[in-house]
Amino acid sequence: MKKFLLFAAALLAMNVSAQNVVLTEDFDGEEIPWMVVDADGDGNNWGIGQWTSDENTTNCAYSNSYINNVGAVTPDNWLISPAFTLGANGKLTFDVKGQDPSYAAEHYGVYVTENVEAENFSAEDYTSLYEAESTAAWENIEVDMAAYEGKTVRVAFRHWNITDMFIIKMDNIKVTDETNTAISDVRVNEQDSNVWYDLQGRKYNEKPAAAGLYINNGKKVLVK
Ligand SMILES: [Ca+2]
Ligand SMILES: [Ca+2]
Repeated sequence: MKKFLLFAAALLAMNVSAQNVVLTEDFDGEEIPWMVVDADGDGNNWGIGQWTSDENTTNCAYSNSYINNVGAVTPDNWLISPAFTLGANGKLTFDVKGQDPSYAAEHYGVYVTENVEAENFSAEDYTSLYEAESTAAWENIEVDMAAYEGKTVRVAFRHWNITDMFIIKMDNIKVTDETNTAISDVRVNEQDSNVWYDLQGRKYNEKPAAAGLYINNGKKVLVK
């Protein structure tokens, strides 16, 4: 038998933030899956490599500033993501490391462009978001992209302004954003474990079948 409990109109105002993965790349395939540009034109560019001596034994993307049996090179190599559209609070994270502990300080930068036409690469279209030197240990770097909310962009990793180190390695590139779901002014006049409300305040007399956020018994419940 249904039991209805009346209680004072409850004003529920909740802000629920859900993180979405917009883009992810682990470079674990055999070929580089992103656009690469050899802007210095020396024929050497980003590739896929695996170093079994490394604590990270999966494949990663790499670029040289010194090549065994060739010598020092002066890279200006670009590793460019597919285009993606960012929501609120966009964030880019990636892992980076210099291969040789004695020659680990590779210079690199992270760039963004709103000119997403792949065939029209021009360095002038790219805006710098971050610039640093790699170290001998894997570092996880976070770059704020909140300023690009609502924009369709590509991000690029540039290895340049360095020579005669050895190899820079990049892995686990991830872009996330957030969806803000405001639940406001949902007035619940009866409390019953069988009564559910969605975020628009619509009432259901049983647990909704569709996935989403609901209010049940005065609590927010995620139905999967
Ligand atoms: Ca990997
Ligand atoms: Ca090159």
